Order: sequence, then structure tokens, then C-alpha cells
Amino acid sequence: MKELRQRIAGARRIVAFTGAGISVESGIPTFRGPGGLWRTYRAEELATANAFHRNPRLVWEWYDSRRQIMAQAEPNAGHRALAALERRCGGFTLVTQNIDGLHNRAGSRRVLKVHGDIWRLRCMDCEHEADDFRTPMPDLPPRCQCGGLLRPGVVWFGEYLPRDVWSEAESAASGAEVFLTIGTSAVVYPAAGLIDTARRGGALIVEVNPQETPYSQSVDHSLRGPAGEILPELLG
Ligand code: BV8
Ligand code: ZN
Repeated sequence: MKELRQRIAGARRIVAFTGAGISVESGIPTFRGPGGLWRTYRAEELATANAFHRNPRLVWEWYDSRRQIMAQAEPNAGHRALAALERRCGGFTLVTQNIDGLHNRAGSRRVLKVHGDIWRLRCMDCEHEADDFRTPMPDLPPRCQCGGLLRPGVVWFGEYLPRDVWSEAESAASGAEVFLTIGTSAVVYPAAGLIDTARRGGALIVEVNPQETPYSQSVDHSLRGPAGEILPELLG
């Protein structure tokens, strides 16, 4: 770990790519781990434009319950270690698949949210978009002034990632000297493809996850443990 710490401390261009696992120690259940189910539904069934079209109220009940959990959650030592790294390293880029907003609340200034943000609502009719932190929402599904349905400002399965955020994430990954993949099962694409992009660019790839992932065998260092413990040690 010491040699790796020095490698990272000496790197100019570092990318951290995070998933739901970094928020586990803040009390937010992951997608595919225990607690990833809601009532009898899998996330993949509810996080789609189709499900929302068919039953906006049900999908909003799921997002509203997640917003309530996220509002109670506090950033943990893993989030804070990444915010500190951003202050120390000018060439640092944080890319997250998480929609919980905990990186921002931990002090990270530049957060590339490739799967959107649960605290942003967008109108399905007039496209008006704004932050809304109310928990619980007064009525479900929420409506825009124009009368249109408001949706969570997140990327659903089958939807494109926000173009400019995605291209910024891709170019950061392709130019990285060190690429940290933290708390993600790396099964959702194109986001997980950032790991391949970083490897093609010659980056040193470090994975932080208590479990194996499809990338564990091919990364340079696979650190088996929780982000809240490993990151302060690795980046401190
Ligand atoms: C796209 C936002 C192009 C919403 C999310 C069929 C039709 C259409 C598309 C597809 C298809 N088949 C495949 C696809 C592509 C699809 C995909 O990849 N599907 C997967 C399931 C196979 N991708 C898409 O649809 C993407 N768009 O392809 O557009 C296109 C356009 C039109 C038509 C066709 C194609 C959009 C994907 C974005 C979906 N939105 N979230 C919401 O949150 O409600 S994805 C969702 O999964 C979350 O963002 C989450 O972050 C992400 C990845 O999951 P993880 O973050 O990795 O979380 P997970 O639970 O899986 O793992 C947690 C990890 O943490 C575990 O490894 C665990 O061990 C670890 N852990 C636990 N504790 C700790 C820890 N780690 C560290 N410390 C700890 N303490
Ligand atoms: Zn509207």
C-alpha cells in the first residue's frame, strides 16, 4: 500500500469513478446488494422511462423513499477523502454514477454525474429543470407550473447519458495517470467502460471494493475492503 500511496501522491492526472458502494457506509442501500430491492421490484424495472410512463406514481414513491433515506444520510470518510484529494490535486476529476448528492455535501466541487441527480426535477412537457430538496414530496407525482409531469433528473436504463458530462468523463479517463474505480459492481454501461478507456490510455487502475467485480482480475491493484476505510489510508 505504501508504494501505491506514493504513486498516487505523485500523479498529476487522477480520476476517481464511484458507484453506490461508496455511500453504503452512509446508510444508503446499493442497487444490487441487500436492500437493493424495493417492495417486490428490482431497480432495473423501476428506473426506466417505460415504468414511469406506465405508473408515474409508483416510480415516484420509489424515488421519494430513496430521497428520504438520502436526505438523512451523511457523507462518510470515503467521500471526504475524495474531496480532500480534489483540493490537493489540480488534475483530479471525480466521476460518479451516484445520484445521492453526497460527494457535493462532502465538499467535492466538480462532480461529473453521469447518471444524473435525484435532487433535480425536470418537466416532461416544458423541460423546465430545477433543484427540489423537499422530503417527502407533498404530492406524487409532482407537477410543473405548466401542468406537466415532473420526473427525477436521473438517467434511466435505455436513456443516453448527459452528452457533455459524458464526454468530459471520457476524456478525463483517457488522459488519466491513475484511475480509481470505487464501490461499483462495474456492470452498467457505458459508465463501466471508463475503466477500459483509462486502461487504453495507459492509466494505473486501482479498484476499491469488498467484493470481486468483473474487472478485479484485470486491474493493477484490487483492494478488497470498504471505501470508508481504504480511501483515507490510500489518499491521506
Ligand atoms: C444506455 C440512475 C444507450 C437511476 C442508473 C437493453 C436496453 C437498453 C440498454 C441496455 C440494455 N441492455 C444493456 C443495456 C445498457 C444498460 C446497462 O448497462 N444495463 C446493465 C444492467 C446490463 N445501460 C443503459 O441503459 C444506459 N444507457 O445504454 O444508453 C442507449 C440508449 C437508447 C437505447 C439503447 C441504448 C443507462 C444506464 C444508467 C441507468 N441508471 N442509475 C437511478 O439511480 O434510479 S444505473 C444504477 O446502476 C446506478 O446509477 C448505479 O450507480 C449503477 C451502477 O451500480 P453500482 O453503482 O455499481 O451499484 P451496485 O449496487 O451495482 O454495486 C455496488 C458495489 O458496491 C458492489 O460491487 C459492492 O460490492 C460495493 N460495495 C458495497 N459496500 C461497499 C462497496 N464498495 C466500497 N465500499 C463499501 N463499503
Ligand atoms: Zn412544465
